[in-house]
Amino acid sequence: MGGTTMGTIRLTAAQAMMKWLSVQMTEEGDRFIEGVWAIFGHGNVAGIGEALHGIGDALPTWRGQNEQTMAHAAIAYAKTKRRRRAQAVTSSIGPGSTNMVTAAALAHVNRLPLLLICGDVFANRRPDPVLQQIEDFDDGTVSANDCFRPVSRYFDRITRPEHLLTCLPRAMRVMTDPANCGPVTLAFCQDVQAEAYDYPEAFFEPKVWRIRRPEPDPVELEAALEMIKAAQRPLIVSGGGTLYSGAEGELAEFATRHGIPVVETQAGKGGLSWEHALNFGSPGVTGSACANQLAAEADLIIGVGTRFQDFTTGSWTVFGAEGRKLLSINLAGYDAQKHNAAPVVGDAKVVLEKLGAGLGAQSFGWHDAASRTGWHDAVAQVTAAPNGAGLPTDAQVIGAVQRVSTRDTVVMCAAGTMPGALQVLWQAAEGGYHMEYGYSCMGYEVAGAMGIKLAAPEKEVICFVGDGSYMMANSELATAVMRRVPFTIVLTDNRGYGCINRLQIECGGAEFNNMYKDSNVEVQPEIDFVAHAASMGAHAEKAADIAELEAKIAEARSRDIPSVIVIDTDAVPGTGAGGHWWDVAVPQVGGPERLEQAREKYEAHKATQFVLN
Ligand SMILES: Cc1ncc(C[n+]2csc(CCOP(=O)(O)OP(=O)(O)O)c2C)c(N)n1
Ligand SMILES: [Mg+2]
Repeated sequence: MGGTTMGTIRLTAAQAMMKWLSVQMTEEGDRFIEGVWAIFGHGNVAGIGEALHGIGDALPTWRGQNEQTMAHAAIAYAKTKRRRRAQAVTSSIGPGSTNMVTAAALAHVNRLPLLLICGDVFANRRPDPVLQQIEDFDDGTVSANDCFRPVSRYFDRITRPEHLLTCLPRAMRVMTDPANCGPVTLAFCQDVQAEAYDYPEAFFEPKVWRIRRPEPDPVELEAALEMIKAAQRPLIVSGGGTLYSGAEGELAEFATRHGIPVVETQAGKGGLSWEHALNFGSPGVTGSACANQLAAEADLIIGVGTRFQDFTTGSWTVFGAEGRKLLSINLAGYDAQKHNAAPVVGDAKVVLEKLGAGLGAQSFGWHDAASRTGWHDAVAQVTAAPNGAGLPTDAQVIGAVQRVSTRDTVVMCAAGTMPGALQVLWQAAEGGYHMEYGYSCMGYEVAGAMGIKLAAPEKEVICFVGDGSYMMANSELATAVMRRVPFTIVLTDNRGYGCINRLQIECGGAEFNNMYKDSNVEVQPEIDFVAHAASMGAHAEKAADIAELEAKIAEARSRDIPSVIVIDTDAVPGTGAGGHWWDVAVPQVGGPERLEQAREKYEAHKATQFVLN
């Protein structure tokens, strides 16, 4: 046999993985995987742990407190970086891994890149059953990590060292593919991590991963143009895809030139500044009155980078005009064809440019500018500082934050009262809004705020969190203190799950098991959130009222550690503005009059739901 002998390098599989990850680059010249969050156990300490130690700053390692919340931080980082960079998380086998299943699902729903490197059982099976091994009686290939399959965009189990040669490039492809982007789970067998192999030297050449911008199919584009030309009252529904495409400028230009009003989803909010004359707020369940009015009247809905989640569509009841058509511009064919939409599969920025060129000077201008002013007036009213006694509302808390925020402020949240309230009330500067509302996962907020600040140190990050969500996960606050990552937490304490309590009432249910007052406890809790946060090293204090809250947010700006400001709020009022029906099934039989009334109302709404477009 002749030919050249390829150079090889002898490494453990774990060393090879880290060495390879350290040279996968973005077009901007950064490492795509910035670093690795790690909690070690027997499943990753010896192999992966030693490899991470060895590679040092070329792929830094950070220690957090909980695998799920470390992954939340990584996800918030990737979202803030608009999917152009990501972080990895490594866990031991068993509980360390399954702690991350929720985070994987969160990244999957939100289409965000995340690399999970889970320890796995021995490929050679000699010590079986190893500590924490799930034993499947009927399938010898199953481990706890198989839980990740439905919530990963790419899943692989590394049972031989040379598997890295194929699985690592596939992992990077998924994380950098705009249409298929999502979490990757690499289940790395414990013995294989430590096994040596002669890897080709060429495997470790630095590689740049360009994120492509797919052009639309000309036939789909032409059909879309015809639909828009024939419309009289088109409405743009802008989603997260607008931001990931970097199409904010094209959206503003397209809307302005053709006089088409824009409404934004939770993921799309902040793509167009709230001050833009064509920004009518958000459609749907937690939408503005003016947006829902437009949605009801529009004869053509143009989705741009949206999944058409039920909050956006009012469970498919908001787009109500007779003969109304649906057009969907999306990178993912899966999303573009939803609800019988006419699809344009392609990058938002490219498609908007091409549609704009095709439309020439055609302008619609059918919107009622006064309805937008009316919405702003309604927002001003409910968010104004209170002048009487009594606990402040969530809307008044939002008003306080709004009054002290600047163009550099990013507000964030995930679950509870605040996501809906913020969607309708928050006046977002461009890029100033980070909402995890694909999975709306309680416990995302504190770690997520840290991830945002790590990705955008120049921004002021303000995290809204309810007492319930704070109780679910807060311990990365200690990590943020140690790493000197400052952000401001506004903790609204209404003594329970306020939003679900309101939903329960709305569904005709008895108030039950949401607020502490309605729960099966011997004594009502007096949780000292200030002492709790302070015990982890954060600056923590209570704001007695809205004026104090404003002052304390401004003071937090000078600190290099997180600040937690606790404020007691009234659990009863909702947002006080906007809104639309949401399909939450009400019991069909059950007795009490409240249930019968709610079911009647439910059925009346249900009758307005479009079965298909
Ligand atoms: C992990 C998880 N569990 C349950 C839910 C359902 N859920 C959504 S909001 C909420 C209550 C949130 O309470 P809190 O954070 O105190 O906010 P509030 O509504 O009281 O303002 C619950 C239980 C969820 N979104 N995520
Ligand atoms: Mg609460």
